Parts: sequence; C-alpha cells; structure tokens
Amino acid sequence: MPLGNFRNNYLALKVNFARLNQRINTLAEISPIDGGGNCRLALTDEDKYGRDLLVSWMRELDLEVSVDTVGNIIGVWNVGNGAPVMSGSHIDTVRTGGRFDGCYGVLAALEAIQTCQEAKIAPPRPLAVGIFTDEEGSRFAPDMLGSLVYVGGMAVEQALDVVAIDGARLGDELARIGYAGPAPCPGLLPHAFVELHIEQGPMLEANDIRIGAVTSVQGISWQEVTVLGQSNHAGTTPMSLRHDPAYVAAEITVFLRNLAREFGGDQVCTVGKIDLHPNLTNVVPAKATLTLDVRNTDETLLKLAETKIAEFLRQIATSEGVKISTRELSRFEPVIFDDRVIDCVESIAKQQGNTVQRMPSGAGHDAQMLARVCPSGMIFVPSVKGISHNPAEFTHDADLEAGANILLHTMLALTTLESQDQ
Ligand code: HGY
Ligand code: MN
Ligand code: MN
Repeated sequence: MPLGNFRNNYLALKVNFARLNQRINTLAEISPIDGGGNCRLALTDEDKYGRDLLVSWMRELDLEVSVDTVGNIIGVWNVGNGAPVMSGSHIDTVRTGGRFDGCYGVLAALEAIQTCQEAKIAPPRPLAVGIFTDEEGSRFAPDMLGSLVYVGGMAVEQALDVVAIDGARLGDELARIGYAGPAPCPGLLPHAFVELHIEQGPMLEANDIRIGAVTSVQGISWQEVTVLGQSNHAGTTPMSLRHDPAYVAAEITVFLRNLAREFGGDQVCTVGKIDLHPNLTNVVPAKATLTLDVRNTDETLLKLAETKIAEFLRQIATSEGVKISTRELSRFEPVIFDDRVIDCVESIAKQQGNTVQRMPSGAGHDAQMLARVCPSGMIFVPSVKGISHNPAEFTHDADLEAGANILLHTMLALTTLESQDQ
C-alpha cells in the first residue's frame, strides 16, 4: 500500500485512554437508561444535549466546527494542506442503546486529534471528526441518513421532509434543537475516511480475536408493511369471518424467520416494530403496521428474499381478505471498503501486537456512505457476548484502548495515502 513513512516517527504514540474513557462515561450520563445504556433518539432534546457536549469538546481542541443543513457536525484540525483524513460516527442511539455504539468511534477520533496536538505532531493533512445525524434511522428512516446526505446520496430537501415514527418532521426537529446548520451538503470531501466501531456481533469474541479489519457492509432492506383488515368484536365474530391484521402480521413474522432459515448463511430477517390499531383487548384489529429489516452480504440473495416476501404478502392478502401496502424505508446494496485502508488497519493492528481478522459488518455504518466518495474502511473491537442495541452492550477497556490506538495510527498513515488519480 503506497503509504509514506510519515507516522514512522511516531510509532510509539498512544492515546490517553483514561481521558477517552472519561469522555465515554460523561457522554453516557446524558439520558441514561436502566442497565447502563442510553436513549438519545435522533434530533430529540437528549440528542441535542449530546451534540452540545461534543461541540464543546471540539471547540476546546480549537477545531473548526461546522454544522450542515441536515445537522451533521464536522470538526477539523486545520494543519497541513489539502483534503482532511476524517474519522467519526454517530451519537444518536436506538431507544434501548448501549454507551459504545457510535459514541466510541466519535470520541476515539477526538482523542486521536488531541493526542497529536499534545505530541506537537504536524500531520501533512488536516484531521477531521464527523458526527453524522440520525445514523440509527430508528426515529427517521433511512438509517445512516445524515452521512447519506453528506455524500450527496439523498437530497437535503427530501431529508428535511422525512417524517418520524412519532410524526415529527426532520427539518422542524433540526431547527427546534438548533442544529439546522448553514454548511452545504454534499460536505467537505475527505482524502480518506476510517471509522472505529464496536462489532455489535459475536464473531471476534467467538474467534478470540481483538481487532476486525472490516472488508464490507452487508446489504440492507427496510420496508414498512401496512395491513388493513376489518375491526370487529372479539367475542361475537366467528374465526371464519375474520380479516385480522394481527394474525397476518404474525404470519409475516414467521415467514421471515423461515426464509432466513431456508437461505442460511448471512441472511438475517427482523420484524422489530408492530403497531396495532386500535390495540385493544376485545377488538379484532383494523390495522397492523410492521417493519421488515432484511439483510444479506449477497445482493442477489437479498433481492431474491425481497421477491419471496412480496409474493408471500400477495398470497396472504388474498387468503385473509386484507389489503396490504408496503413502503420502502431503507435500501442499500452491500459496500466493499478500499483495499488500501483494509491493509492499513490490518498491518497497524498487527504492528501493535493485536490479533486481527478481516470480516464483513452485519450492521450499517456511516463509513459505508463515505465509501461512495473517498477511500474508506472500519476498525472493529469485540462486543461481549455479541450484544448490542441493548443497554448491556459492553467492550473491555483493553479492547477499547487497542482500537483507539489503531485508529490514531491509521488516521496518521492515511494522511500520506496516495490519491487514486496520482
Ligand atoms: O441498523 C443498523 O445496522 C445500524 O445500527 N444503524
Ligand atoms: Mn452504530
Ligand atoms: Mn446502532
């Protein structure tokens, strides 16, 4: 990999892990939930408080802070010349989130910059940290919305009109929390991008490996399914006369489980959200609204899964006498990261004495959007018992520290990555 030896003068440089850990814990004090996690859904007041804290830390480091039209926050340490090497992730959480998902990557990037500043290093390029809006997509779909707009994959106007699961309009919420910024999207083009993240799955722990050099992100297909039936009396309506959306929603859930079993391999299917109306004990529901999260590393198989699901919906609509409509919430094809970035992560991880393996990402990440515009990659550290999107999400200090040191040196190494067109 054509990398200069800029960082060779600083091979012994290490992050201040106590400071990084302190920041992780301080951010985790904003909207804590039982079990040690957080609830900071995108663009809520809780998200705002987290944003305000991160911006204050960026300013303490004299970063040039900009907020763009969909609320992405970019902090740049203006040293050297040219496009920056950027790292970052997200600080919004799912409703039952852990303290590391996204936050660890943002704070480790901030720590990497502060470490360089204190060591009086002068990288040949600026270093930047990005905090991308609404990575989770739980409140406003699609997921990775902020980084998607940042790279020009979604129009700002379209993003601002996205309506949340609670009915709020994204643009209104941005303005309400004071993060409707002036900076344009597409945003500042990085020279390269690298994201540090917890694995959120069981692979590294099961293989007793400390670091993942992430090769790709699997394809993601989210859709909302609305089933309209006929509300009726739970006591008087014979089973043969029912058009019951709750039953249809249950059959769809079972169908997805069986489809994943039939496909095997990387296929995963989730029904994470089911809303019934009127949602009362003694009423056969009128309506069921459910979400389907279907993923595979193989785009052909993902498309086949979508086709099979659509066929099943048609069949059960007929057999149960209900009306079924669908709405796409997210659709991203699998993304392959840049070989040079993967090589860099892997070689630095080994140089620093870590076990490392190449692996795909089961979760979506902002890096998959930055990969559309610049050489990008990711670093994973293990999740204990593979648990995430759960307050019990946990990663051991030694793994957190190792990941942050690999991020520090990967960012420095990427400052001398030759541009493809060079
Ligand atoms: O859904 C995901 O994969 C990520 O957590 N946004
Ligand atoms: Mn995440
Ligand atoms: Mn997440």
